[in-house]
Amino acid sequence: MTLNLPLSSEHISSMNEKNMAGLQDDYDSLGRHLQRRGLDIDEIKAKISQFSLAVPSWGAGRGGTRFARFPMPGEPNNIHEKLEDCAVIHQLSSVTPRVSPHFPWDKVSDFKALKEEAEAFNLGFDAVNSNTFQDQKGQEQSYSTGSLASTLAATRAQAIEHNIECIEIGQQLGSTEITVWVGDGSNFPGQQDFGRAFDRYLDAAGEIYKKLPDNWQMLLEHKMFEPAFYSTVISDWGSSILAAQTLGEKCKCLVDLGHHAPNVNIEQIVARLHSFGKLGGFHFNDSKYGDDDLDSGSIDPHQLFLVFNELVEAELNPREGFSPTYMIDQSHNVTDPIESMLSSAEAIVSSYAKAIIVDRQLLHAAQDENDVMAAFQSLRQAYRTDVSPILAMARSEAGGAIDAIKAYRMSGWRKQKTHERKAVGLGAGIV
Ligand SMILES: [Mn+2]
Repeated sequence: MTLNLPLSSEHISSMNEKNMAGLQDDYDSLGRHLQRRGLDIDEIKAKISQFSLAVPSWGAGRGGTRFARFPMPGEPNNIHEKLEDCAVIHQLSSVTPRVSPHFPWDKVSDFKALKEEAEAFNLGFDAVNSNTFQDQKGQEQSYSTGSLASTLAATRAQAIEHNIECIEIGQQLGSTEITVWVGDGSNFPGQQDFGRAFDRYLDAAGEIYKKLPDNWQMLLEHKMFEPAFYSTVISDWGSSILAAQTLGEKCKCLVDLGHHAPNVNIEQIVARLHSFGKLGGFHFNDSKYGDDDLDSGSIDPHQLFLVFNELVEAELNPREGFSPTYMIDQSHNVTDPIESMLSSAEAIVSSYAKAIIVDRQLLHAAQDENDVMAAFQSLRQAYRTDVSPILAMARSEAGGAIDAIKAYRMSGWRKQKTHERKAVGLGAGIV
């Protein structure tokens, strides 16, 4: 397979040359600092070089709220153009080698060709996402009564069939996971019987589970509210783990950071799900009020660090099959999506690096001795360390850009696409 990367590698390397002397100085200085703490900077760099995360195909376009979206010149119109932009993100960040597609949004007639198209961009496919939260043109049954939990048998059957089709598409794309999020729920007290709705969901989800290939996982994504505003069938991690345990060992829970009530201790949820071998994956984003889908680490970077702190603990004490899938899931309403995902990837890997350098011996000893301040300080020491030189060095060694956003801006990519791509247009919601 010949690679056909979107940006010129000479552009990236010539920009890196200008930044290398300063970076080397910062890297050496941080190396000496970490050495005094008994840490080898090259080992940390090697560890984060193994880390990767997926980007969502839908994140490549401007998102929106239920009020409107503000289109941007040069946005991608279809999965082919989205792959192109995702390739730009991976080329610069070197940590996003996979794309998570969404159906029917990304439907094409030839998935084998799509897989080859992605491979030429040095990309693979991550979890496939089904969509039974909105109606499509020509669809027989409406999801206005719900999908997998609908009271109507024909609607449930249609939703099951769509999920099975997504698995079949995923097999062609080389994916091994399906993420199922349903918008099923109610807007009025009395509208729905909570127990019977959950039973219907379990029955229908069980039909999808039966069709999972051996090496596949089914990830259940919970969400507290929206589009239903009174109750949601899979509203929280409790409902999610009950469903995952009922469905079987290939079914796990996916934590989207934005899908919880404000101030919920998400890092503890991560630890709980891991304790029972049900932590399947993440959707990274940030929020201030609700499911805002803001950029990862833009509002509460400390929470992101604490989530990774639990993940590093989990890595050290793995339960059977611990291999969570990491993905960005954001709505870029006012920024260039490529810049947002570059910035978010940096925030996510940075949180991971900070969690790696926590002195765990000290932390665990302090926990056992109930030395509260020493335990807190062991986290704080890691959190306040600026790990960005490690990330930049890892990126440049992998062929990415030391200053990814600057290299992107200097490449003129979006301007060029403004001339080449047709305008996406107005509308509401994520496209
Ligand atoms: Mn999500």
